[in-house]
Amino acid sequence: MNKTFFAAAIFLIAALCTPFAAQAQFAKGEDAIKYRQSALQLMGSHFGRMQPVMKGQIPYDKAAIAANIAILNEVSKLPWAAFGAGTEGGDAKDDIWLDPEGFKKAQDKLTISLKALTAASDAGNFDNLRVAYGEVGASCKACHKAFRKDN
Ligand code: ASC
Repeated sequence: MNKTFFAAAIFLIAALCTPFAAQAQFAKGEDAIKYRQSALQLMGSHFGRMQPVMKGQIPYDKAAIAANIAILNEVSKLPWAAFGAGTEGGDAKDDIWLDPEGFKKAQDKLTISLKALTAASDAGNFDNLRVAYGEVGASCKACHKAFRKDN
């Protein structure tokens, strides 16, 4: 093969391997939407499954609650990078991109409330745990009200 063809082939391979800068690690907007929805769904699952304990319907198992909260702490870091420019859609309101500061504040509220939930869980104080759980739920709700469609 001649040199020009070889150079063109190398260029093409390099171009195909380069992530699209605007969407960071996501090749397509719909991939970002799927990713953030998956992370948020996991958060909902691990938050929701603690509810019977908080309602006093099943006994408080300190280790089981701590394990759920550890997962929440990790998974809750994930959705936000998938709300980049060009990923509008899904159930997301345009306000996410129109009011990035407000959206960041809503994320911070979750982080802060999760810290308090983690502290209460580590201390093993059920009363404090219930209050902190309610605060995390309130942060979920407030963010959905402001930034998710049909809420
Ligand atoms: C969940 C879940 C939410 C929040 C919210 C709390 O388990 O899926 O969106 O809790 O309902 O108020």
